[in-house]
Amino acid sequence: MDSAREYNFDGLVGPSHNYAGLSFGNVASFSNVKSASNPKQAALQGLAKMRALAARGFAQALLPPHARPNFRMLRRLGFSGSDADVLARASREAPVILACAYSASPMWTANAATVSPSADSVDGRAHFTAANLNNKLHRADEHLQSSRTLRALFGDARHFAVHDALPSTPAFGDEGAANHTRLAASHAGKGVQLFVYGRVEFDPSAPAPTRYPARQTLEASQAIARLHGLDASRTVFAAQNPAVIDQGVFHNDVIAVGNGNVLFYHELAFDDEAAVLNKLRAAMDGIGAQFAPVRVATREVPVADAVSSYLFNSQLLSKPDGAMALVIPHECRENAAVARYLEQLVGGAGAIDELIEFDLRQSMRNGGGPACLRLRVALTDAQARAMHQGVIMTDALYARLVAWVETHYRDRLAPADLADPQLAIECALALEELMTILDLPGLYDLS
Ligand code: SUG
Repeated sequence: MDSAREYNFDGLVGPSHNYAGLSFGNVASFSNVKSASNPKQAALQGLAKMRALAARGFAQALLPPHARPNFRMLRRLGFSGSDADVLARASREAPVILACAYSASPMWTANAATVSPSADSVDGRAHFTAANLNNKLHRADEHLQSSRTLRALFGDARHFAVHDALPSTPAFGDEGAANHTRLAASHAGKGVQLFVYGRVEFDPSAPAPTRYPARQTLEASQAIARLHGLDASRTVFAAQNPAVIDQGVFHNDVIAVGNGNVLFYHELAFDDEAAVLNKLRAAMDGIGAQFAPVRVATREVPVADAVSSYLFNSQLLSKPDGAMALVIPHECRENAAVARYLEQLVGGAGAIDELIEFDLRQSMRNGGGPACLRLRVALTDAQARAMHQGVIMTDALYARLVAWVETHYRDRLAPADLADPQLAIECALALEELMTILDLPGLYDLS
């Protein structure tokens, strides 16, 4: 068997990162609405995480930001004339729509796609399905660029298959890898894929939240499992607990994360915890792997603390020595219950024996933690050679990107600044140069 590694593709934060309160159901996005952001700092915080993890020997790459403002969307919604006319009228008549067109939300690449490595697929290729993100206007066009980007990086059809997003209709609401986890004995061997959904379109009696939207449907998860050619005996579909969605758990990766044979999760994550564990254990038995759930009880960490600290939105990374590191945001240290829990977690006898901490406050204020910022792609050695190399994080790329950010990004963006036609010009210039830096000349559709 070819050996394989997990690459984390972090989203490079775009120059229009701002706080517009666009994500109903995402507590942080709603609480920080209309405050000023710092795009430069956001991008540098993300790059610092990428560089530090690469320096530790983890396989690290990036996904580029999308072109903003989204003129295609603005024009489809009836704003016409020159680019400056479009912006002026949108800012006057529909500032929320303008904010949607400017959102830097593609930075949360866990939502870019669902990925199944070749070890799990019937045709022996790695499969990607861009997520339609149809629950929110500001994210609903992302799949167009995401699939274009993925095809630019993973264009070799002998190794990779990139599928278009599912139909953009509520029945197929899909948020990508944020609701998907792969468990396995190793990245190279067969794995078990866990799909977590919040709602069932064609069964109105199934559990569903009442306050906040469920963004992922069972129907969408099933379609992806079919597209990716997954084996039913190693695929588990689990209903999310609707009560936690209503407390701000808008994606499953806000309350659970898996890696290797470990599922790190809150006891209230699933609608039927015992059934989910039984199915996972049976599927793991089937591949000869020992399932190791790490359960966090409410009395240790209440759901509200998990949501505000993003404890479960951590990255769980396998280290060469076989143990695992948990990549956490600073906010986990600032929450007393979470900090206490983490001390005893890494001091215990389990697989997780190290914490790696980052300041990701700019992203966190929009509800995006370490795990939201990355898309996991397990690649065999041959696949890693076959993918586009220009996005792999190195010291040289890091230095070039820091200089690029320093040149092109503002250090303050208030809601009113989105009306400034100069901002659109700055964003376009930045991305033009980025295509050269990443050696991806046709990355953006500039027609
Ligand atoms: O979709 N926030 C994103 C955060 C995504 C986090 N991703 C994962 N959990 N994997 C969202 O809610 C806020 C944008 C704003 O309000 O300006 C936003 O889109």
